[in-house]
Amino acid sequence: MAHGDVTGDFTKTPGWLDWYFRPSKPRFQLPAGAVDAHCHVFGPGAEFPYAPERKYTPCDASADQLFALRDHLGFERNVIVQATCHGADNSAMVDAVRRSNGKARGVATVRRDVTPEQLAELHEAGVRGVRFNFVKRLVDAVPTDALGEIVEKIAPLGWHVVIYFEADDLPDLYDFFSSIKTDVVVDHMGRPDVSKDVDGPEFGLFLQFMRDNPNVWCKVTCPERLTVSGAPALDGEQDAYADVVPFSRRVVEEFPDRVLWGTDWPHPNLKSHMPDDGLLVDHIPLIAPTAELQQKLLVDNPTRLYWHEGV
Ligand code: 0GY
Repeated sequence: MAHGDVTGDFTKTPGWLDWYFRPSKPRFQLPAGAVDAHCHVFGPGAEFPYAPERKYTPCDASADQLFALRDHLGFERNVIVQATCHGADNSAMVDAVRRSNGKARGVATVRRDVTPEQLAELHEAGVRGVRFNFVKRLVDAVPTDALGEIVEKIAPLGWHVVIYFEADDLPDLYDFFSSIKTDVVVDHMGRPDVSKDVDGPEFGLFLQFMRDNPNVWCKVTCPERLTVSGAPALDGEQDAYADVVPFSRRVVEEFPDRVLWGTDWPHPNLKSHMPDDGLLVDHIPLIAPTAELQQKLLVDNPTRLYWHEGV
């Protein structure tokens, strides 16, 4: 595969698992106005080539396929997060957001030299945040002073910063994260090691980070990514991803007004199994057990963050 080849040898990363082709219909009925607040589009590569600097080449996963999943699962809206395989070329994500008829918002990746004009165009398309990724297998490190410059540029637009990191890296990044003056949204609970104690020091630091910083929100997402004990049985029995539940539930119950949920479709880089997205939705009542918590998690919180100025 030639780096930068836009003519299209987009050979998938060896061992790549494609998304679940016929997800089940969830038994859990989502509340009206529910938002899938973390999902991606990939390409299609022939139309929106993957970035030369990418660390993986995914299967194509188009906007139309995402919208079909949205309708099938019972969501009304999506937040489409720029994936690292597209680098800072936001075209595929922006195209999807534009074609959603106001039913999607976007989170972009931008470089420190992004101009106010480029940001204004992204805003007009429906972008409301930028993502800073610290996961070493996904990106080369970007110095925090460059990220600080980006924060200065996006703050006047009322945008927020989405951060993706692993629990081991939180101690080093704590002060930088705490210095961000916009809202901050943490992907996948900061990737805790769920084989450790939910009351132990590692997750304790994450909870402290949320307590110390009332501008920090958390996506209680990706049990399929975080689980150590494994996938649910195909009938979606109640102990699905049981090892992740105490972590997600702890965050939902302590910070009910600062949590979001999403499918993470099309689930990049999963190695052991590909989840049925219908069963993932059925997992929600385990982490948000009351109708009030579900309404906040799925409707009120994402609507406040992404659609506060209307559709
Ligand atoms: C996720 C998780 C992953 C990938 C990305 O942008 C990305 O490439 O976010 C991952 O591999 O853990 O949120 O989709």
